[in-house]
Amino acid sequence: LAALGLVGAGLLAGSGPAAAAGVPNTVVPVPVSVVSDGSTFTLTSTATLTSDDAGVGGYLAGILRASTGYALPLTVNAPGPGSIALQLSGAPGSVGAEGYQLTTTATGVVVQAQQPAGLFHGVQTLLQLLPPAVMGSTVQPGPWTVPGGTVLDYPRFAYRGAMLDVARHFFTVTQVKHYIDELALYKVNVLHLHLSDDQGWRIAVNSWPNLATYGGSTQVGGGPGGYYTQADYAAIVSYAASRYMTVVPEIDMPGHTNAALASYAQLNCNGVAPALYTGTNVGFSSLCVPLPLTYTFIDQVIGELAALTPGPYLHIGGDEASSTTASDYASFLGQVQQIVAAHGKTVVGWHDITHTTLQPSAVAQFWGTTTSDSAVAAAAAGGTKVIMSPANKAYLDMKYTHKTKLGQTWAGLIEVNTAYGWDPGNYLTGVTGSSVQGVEGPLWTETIVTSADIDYMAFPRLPALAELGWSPWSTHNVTAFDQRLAAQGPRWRTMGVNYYHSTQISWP
Ligand code: TNX
Repeated sequence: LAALGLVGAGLLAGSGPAAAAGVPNTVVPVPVSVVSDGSTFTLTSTATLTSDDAGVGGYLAGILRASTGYALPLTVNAPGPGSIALQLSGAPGSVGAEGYQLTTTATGVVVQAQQPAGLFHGVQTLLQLLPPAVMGSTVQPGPWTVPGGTVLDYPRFAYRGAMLDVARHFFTVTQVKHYIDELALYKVNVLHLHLSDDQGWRIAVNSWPNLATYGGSTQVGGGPGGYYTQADYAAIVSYAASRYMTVVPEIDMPGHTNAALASYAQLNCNGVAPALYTGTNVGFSSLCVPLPLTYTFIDQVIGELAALTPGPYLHIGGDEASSTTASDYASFLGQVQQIVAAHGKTVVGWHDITHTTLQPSAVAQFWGTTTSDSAVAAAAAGGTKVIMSPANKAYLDMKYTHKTKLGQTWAGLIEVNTAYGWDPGNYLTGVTGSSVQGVEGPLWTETIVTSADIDYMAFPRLPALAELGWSPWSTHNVTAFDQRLAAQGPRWRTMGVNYYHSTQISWP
């Protein structure tokens, strides 16, 4: 099991092959190191929980009580450890802000971390070491065993994201929370919400109310659309935070803006509002770059959104601005970057923005289908960080095979092993090492309508991308990954996740 990277990572001297009896090949993303001691812990009806963090303790207790039916009393900041103890002390320094150490003996489980985020990720590993029935929402049969040993784990990349396009089709707060819960199982820590596009504007802006009430009133195919009130958006942000996930809101501009232009005639260069749009073409709309009101508009929209967003990033889109001249695009990007900075946020944009002069802190999100891009490489050489979302690997809206009913094919077919088969840290020429901020799986929703559709396109590819974002490259091994992914199938069945039964995986 060199695949587990134990020897290569050299984290635990003498740890030996991870094939040691008892270590299950079940955890996705694969941890940095797993060492079995051959013992087994069994959670019983008299078990207790202790936690140094009330939120993470409550999260774990909620899941365990529902499926085991046990009382599992939780004590926060207890003097002595419970059968399962979540501790903000004792973790080795190497685990950093998001990592953890999980130690299981015959008598109990201890998760140690430096920060609550690390406890939360350790809890995800613990859940994957328990039988799949632990994910049930009603009482299931045990026994509730955890294999004994030590897991030491921390992420490769700081940014491990998933994007949901709520503009092409609108998804309710409940649906977004459901996706957040699914993403959290795989240690994803960023939810990027694509809040505006030609077909819909999905966030209420008090200073420009028609954006949501009119611009949000339809979607692809002509359905009713919808939008988030500011309270709705705040509820998503705080729910994401409870899962240690940062929300990155995107207002796409200067292109992909028909819904805004339809809502306010005065934003158009010719003063005439276009009709709402319910098709799926791209590249036909542009904010009016020479118009001073354009920047008042952006300042007010960004100002309200920044005030509602605790995370550091604000995504300004910038993709496919084919109705904007190159010089207008450059001038626009210069001004918008200043507006975002004035509201205290860091710009993220699709990698098209690397054709302009970027502020040092700006982050580019690569969505190309090639492994070299001279503008992105030049930006990286100048210090720009890059989020890797190559469309032919990471796009969750691409079909798996020609038979897949949902999705598109423009970037190719993406089976699960294709989604897994690339190294984000060494993929794009000139974009390696510290230039890589992380990985994101975007889900565009021209063809995606329901939560079952989201599940089908994200599972099992999202866990593959999550592993690329979390696990050390030394652990990369498609055979071992496919086995660990197979072990997720019974969990998804228990949870009602409508996953794609890829024939590349031997599902149990
Ligand atoms: C390209 S990727 C787009 C989106 C579409 C997507 C469909 C990118 C930055 N822009 O507007 O929804 O393709 O796959």
